[in-house]
Amino acid sequence: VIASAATRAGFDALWAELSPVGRDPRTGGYRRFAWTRADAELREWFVATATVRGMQVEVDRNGNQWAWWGTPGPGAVVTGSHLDSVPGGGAFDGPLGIVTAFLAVDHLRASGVVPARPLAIVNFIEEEGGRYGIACLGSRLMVGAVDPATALALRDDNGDTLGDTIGVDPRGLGPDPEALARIGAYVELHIEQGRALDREGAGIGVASAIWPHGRWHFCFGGEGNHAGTTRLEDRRDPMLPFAEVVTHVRALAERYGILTTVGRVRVDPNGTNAIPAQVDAWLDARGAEAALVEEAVRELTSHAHAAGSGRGVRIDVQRESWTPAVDFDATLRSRLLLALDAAGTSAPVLPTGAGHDAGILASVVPTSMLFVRNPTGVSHSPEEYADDSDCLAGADALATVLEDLLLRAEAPA
Ligand code: HGY
Ligand code: MN
Ligand code: MN
Repeated sequence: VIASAATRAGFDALWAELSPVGRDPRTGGYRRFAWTRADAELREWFVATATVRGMQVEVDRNGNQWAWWGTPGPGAVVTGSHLDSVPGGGAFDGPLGIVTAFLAVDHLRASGVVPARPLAIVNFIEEEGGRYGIACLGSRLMVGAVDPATALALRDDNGDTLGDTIGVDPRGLGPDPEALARIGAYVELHIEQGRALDREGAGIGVASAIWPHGRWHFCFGGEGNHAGTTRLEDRRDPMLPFAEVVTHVRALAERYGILTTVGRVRVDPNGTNAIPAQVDAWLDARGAEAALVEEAVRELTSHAHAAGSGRGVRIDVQRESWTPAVDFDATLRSRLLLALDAAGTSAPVLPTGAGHDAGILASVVPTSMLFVRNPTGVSHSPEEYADDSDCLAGADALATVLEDLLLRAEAPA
């Protein structure tokens, strides 16, 4: 990569500032949940990073932060990502898109680019749904894909609602047509969460599509009782139908050719010598075809009911979120590919099974994504990693496509 010395120094500086925030020194993983102390630090970092650049910062009605180069207004070229993480997350998923956005702006300004339209860097709140359960909450609220009353009632694992903990006026939450009307195009850079680029020997890729995906809450209600005195035939143990659901969904995933994960479980009261009163589990299911995902979940739900009724366990299944398949804007993608090609970067076009705010915005504005090579493919883990040289190449690629979009007088896509 021929990233400038300034970009390299800027990357090192910004990365070093973010590194300690929300990091578990024991595992090296990050816990950066929305509207927590770690998030407040990250949001302050965002403001400070924008302010030293003379960029005006705004917080929209849903708590997303915007840093503006130029006067906020319609036709803006918008880039960015998120600063929150999954529990035990990596350093790159989210922050890389925001750090490279600031570096791209630095580079364009240093090169004397005079934009024909405003540019904004956005930090979307609660992208992972790590705290309140619904991924891309900030962008979903903005486009009206989540009802504000429903969002405000979401609870974290301590039982606190979003309404109680949110850092903006809860009465303002909801669709934000004014914020959306200013976006001419949105381009999000993200670490790849697989190994497709590595296999192709490419540092940078462009997204074609996002798989349809959703989250379901399975509640298994039994009867808490003593582990030493309750006869097996008298038990209503929710752990058993839960365990059947976990193994059955894996079989369904293989049969339907989809991906399913049960990665979050809550056992109440969670005592070694107590039969649980209740088990709550969350299913994440994704696939290339929505119909197959939906069919598998239907089948799993009937299986859960059958497994529960045989054991005196109540079953309740609720879909918490659903994101249909996203095909990113073809015109915008072609522009990105042309601009990258002119800069000597050949970028493979690839779909992904990971969700992004760009996927939510894609229903209302022209949207595209750049991916940065992930040599191991690992993500949502402390092991998530990208080489510095690929991150710098990402910043360069982002600058290239933003410049192309900023210099055009007509609408970006
Ligand atoms: O869960 C996801 O797909 C994303 O990384 N937010
Ligand atoms: Mn993620
Ligand atoms: Mn992400």
